[in-house]
Amino acid sequence: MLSSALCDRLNRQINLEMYSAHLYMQMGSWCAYKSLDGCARFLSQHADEEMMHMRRLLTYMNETGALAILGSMQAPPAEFQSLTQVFEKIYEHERFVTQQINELVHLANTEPDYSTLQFLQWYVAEQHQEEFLFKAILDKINLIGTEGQGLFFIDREVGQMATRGASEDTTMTASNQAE
Ligand code: OFO
Repeated sequence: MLSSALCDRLNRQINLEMYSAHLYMQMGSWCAYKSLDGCARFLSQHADEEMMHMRRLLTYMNETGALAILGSMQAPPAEFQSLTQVFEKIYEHERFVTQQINELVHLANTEPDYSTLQFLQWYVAEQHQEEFLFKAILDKINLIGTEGQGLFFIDREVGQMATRGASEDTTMTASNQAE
């Protein structure tokens, strides 16, 4: 059974993951509006992954007999100065998410709640991958540059990172959901 402090933090994380999904969906829409179709596809797919992160937390809470609560959602920004700014904001956001996960892990460890601590290890590893991914995209943008045909090549590169058929099976439990 989860403590009320852990319930609160897990619910906050559920809402943060949903915000991440909204943010990336909105950014993907901005990219599509700017004819950056590869980035739009990549961000739309990433928004789906964030929803999977949210569902995984929700399932875990339900499995422990707790009630997951979806709060109201702040609207994400819709205007961006450039594609570089979009990915800078994503990298900054992911670093914030990592900080939140770290605080959640710290709470589970100090209570202690070893089941939740183990459950959260997936998010620790995931945040490492997320930061690595978006730092790599930013490095590519800086390497290629956005002048001339640069934007075209960046869009193509990022579009190729989008994989097909990544939709998650929502019927699986929190502990065995596909990564
Ligand atoms: Fe982007 O990892 Fe969840 O939020």
